[in-house]
Amino acid sequence: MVEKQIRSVCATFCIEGEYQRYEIVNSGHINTTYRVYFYRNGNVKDYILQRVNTYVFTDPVAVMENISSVTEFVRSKIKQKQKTAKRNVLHYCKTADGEYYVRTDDGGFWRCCRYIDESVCFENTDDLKVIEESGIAFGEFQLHLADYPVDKLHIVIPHFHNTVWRYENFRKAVEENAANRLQETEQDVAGYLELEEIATTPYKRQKAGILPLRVTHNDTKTSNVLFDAKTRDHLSVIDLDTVMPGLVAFDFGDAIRVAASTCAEDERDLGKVAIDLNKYEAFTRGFVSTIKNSITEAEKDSLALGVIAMTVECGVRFLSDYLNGDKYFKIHYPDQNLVRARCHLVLARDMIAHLDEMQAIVDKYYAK
Ligand code: GN1
Ligand code: MG
Repeated sequence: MVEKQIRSVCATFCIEGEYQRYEIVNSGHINTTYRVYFYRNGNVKDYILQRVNTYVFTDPVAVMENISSVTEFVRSKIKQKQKTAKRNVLHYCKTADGEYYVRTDDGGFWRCCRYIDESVCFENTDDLKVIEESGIAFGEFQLHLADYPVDKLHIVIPHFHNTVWRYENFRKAVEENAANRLQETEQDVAGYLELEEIATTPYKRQKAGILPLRVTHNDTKTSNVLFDAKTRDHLSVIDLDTVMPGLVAFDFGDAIRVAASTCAEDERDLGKVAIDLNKYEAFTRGFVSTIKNSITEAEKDSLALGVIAMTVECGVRFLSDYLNGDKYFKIHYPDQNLVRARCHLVLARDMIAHLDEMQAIVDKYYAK
């Protein structure tokens, strides 16, 4: 059934050659992703086909407009410096009607891009070179889009990194207690409420006009960068669903949340959860060295706080979703959102304990 649908969607995207097979790609908490293989002229050509989650992205056409416009913009920037951008920016397929998406009768909304040859991605890694490279990748993404007209972007998820709003939603989830899970989470709820002030500081600084809005990626976890399979140099940033106006501190912070953690996002053994300052420094070296000439002093001073904001915000979202009955994030076992939330609370507290050290590392690479 799925295979039949995949083949038909690929045909609408005018993919040439002979269909061979598909695989499910099990990363990402939102969309459903497949890798599809074709034979063409004696070679295997593969594609990433995604069914977009329209519960999360209620206007998926707007998502594709953002993505196609941003990828074209980045492509032209890269081509000013090198012959081909083939492995450095995503290439989305079009239908015969010139659309970047296909709708199916069952309400599906699909898109398709070329798989970048000989690329790999990592959910988590201890390889400091890979971590530094991911910092460079997200830094370059910012630079490429520095003169992209921010107002042209659709706001595909309103209030996405509005930490104040995320807390309002959290309080609503606590009050409603829709899945009747409040009792077991009382301590977690209290723990997150204690961190509200520090976590909302970067957002409030933006509202006060201290921090500027830029074009940001907004979902900068390690698995959203592709690397060369052999050299492990960065190739391209992927998952551009949430490219919207945002803060540099948010792209930095969300990346650190994953890249500099000692464990997976859903580590159950809380004794293992901490920030690894060596990993933190590797990412910071890549990111800050790349963007230092294009950010303000106030932005530089917000980066370490952004780490706390993004870690707490993500935890608050996991806990809200758990209280609401797991409506938003995909889960692979029943209490995964609670495990994720608890892991993020411990991680955020450890980050707060190391805030000054984190900022000093930012300052070091900003000054270099
Ligand atoms: C979701 O889809 P994925 O896995 O790249 C989420 C991010 C969270 C992340 C937590 C649109 O990202 O905001 O930080 O899970 N994306 C959306 O791992 O909500
Ligand atoms: Mg995403």
